[in-house]
Amino acid sequence: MDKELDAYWMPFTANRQFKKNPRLLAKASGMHFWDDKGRQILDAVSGLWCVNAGHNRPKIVQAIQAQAEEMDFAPPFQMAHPKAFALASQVSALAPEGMGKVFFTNSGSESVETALKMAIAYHRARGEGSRTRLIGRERGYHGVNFGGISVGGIVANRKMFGTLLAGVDHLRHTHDLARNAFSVGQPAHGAELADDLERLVALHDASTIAAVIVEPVAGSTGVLIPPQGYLQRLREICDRHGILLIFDEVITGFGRTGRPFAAQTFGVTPDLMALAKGITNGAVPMGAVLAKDKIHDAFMSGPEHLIEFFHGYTYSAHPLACAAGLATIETYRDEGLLTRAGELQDGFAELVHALKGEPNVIDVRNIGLVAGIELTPRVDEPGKRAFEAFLDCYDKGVLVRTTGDIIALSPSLIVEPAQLEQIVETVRGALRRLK
Ligand code: PXG
Ligand code: PLP
Repeated sequence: MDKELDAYWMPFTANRQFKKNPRLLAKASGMHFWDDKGRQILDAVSGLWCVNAGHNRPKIVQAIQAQAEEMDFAPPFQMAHPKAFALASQVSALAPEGMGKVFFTNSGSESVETALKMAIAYHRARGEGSRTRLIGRERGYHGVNFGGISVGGIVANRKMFGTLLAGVDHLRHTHDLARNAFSVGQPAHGAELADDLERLVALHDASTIAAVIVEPVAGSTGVLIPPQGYLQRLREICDRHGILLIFDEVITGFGRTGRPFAAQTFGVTPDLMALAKGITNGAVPMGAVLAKDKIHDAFMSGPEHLIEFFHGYTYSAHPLACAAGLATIETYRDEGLLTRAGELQDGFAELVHALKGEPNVIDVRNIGLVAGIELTPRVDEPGKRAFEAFLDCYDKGVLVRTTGDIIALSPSLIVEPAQLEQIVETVRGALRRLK
């Protein structure tokens, strides 16, 4: 192994395999990366579901450069800087009506922890301190910190790490190939799975439950699209029992499904929303929690000189991230990107669904500019077939993402139809070459 590669313990990576044959990226612009040998690679996953406006956008680059020169850092506790307020206003202006408050973090994982803590503290502030239980969902991904893996439902992310948070339960996931395989857009079957929440209310009693957290579209676990009516039903059950609904929109936020947020695409407004990734177009780490005004206002009851919410990060509202965020939202607005997925979705659906019938393809699913292609796993080698498809596509100059035996496509919102075709044809080639 190259000694240079030795010290870096890589995240979510097969380290030994990678270091024998590293894939190093050196440059990016628009829809493309270039590797360390100068080879061009079409990015079909927005980096890691984050560069929604494409790579190295000039306005964003310049905003970061200018901010670094003007003020590198400003302490966020009992102090602030103007761009933090400006960005919070801009983010809440994109959000559903009534979600007027923004708390900044540095990642999706931190946004999830923040939202969970807000939910529990909100109930306590209102005198319902018994509401501490958190409900997640099987196959959910909510980052990698302890709260997030506790409410999350990806076995590999949980099983090594002990007892996790106490007082957590899970809804069943909504993935049902028997009834919904090859659905275009939202699948028809499964709204009744939301009734799992009624079952958990019957088991634990609503007076012990603080919040339910779900991804409107589960990304990391393999692009699971909510059945028609499912999110509406979850909202109704939460309302009936005074339970907060948290949407984890770390992936779906900022245009992925055709509207600024999936909440708007699906017409369901949560109480809290976890954001990250697209908020700065991936250029500087940042996350945020969007809260309904009523949640924030419940904290504002004690003496005015006291801190209302004992929570925050050294780098909350970091000046470089705020500058990047403002320039990102300006870029989205100038180019109409937050609705572009809706315009491209039918053409994209037609392309990806034409993969039905290729070797080992057992499902294709899509919404906005995200698609999942599920393959039959090889006996005794789960995930290997899709990973080999990833390697094959990379070799042919297209970066896709795989999770288990599912290939996920989520190109930047600036993608051109011809590039969508190139992406899907490269996947088709890989599927045909694979064993
Ligand atoms: N929630 C959701 C819904 C996510 O998709 C996070 C939280 C955590 O965000 P941070 O910024 O802490 O990573 C995510 C992140 C994949 C993949 O393989 C997806 C994510 C992260 C890593 C891999 O699809 N999403
Ligand atoms: N650990 C120690 C010893 C610290 O002093 C701090 C912050 O001051 C943290 C962890 C948390 O770091 P951050 O605010 O960047 O999340």
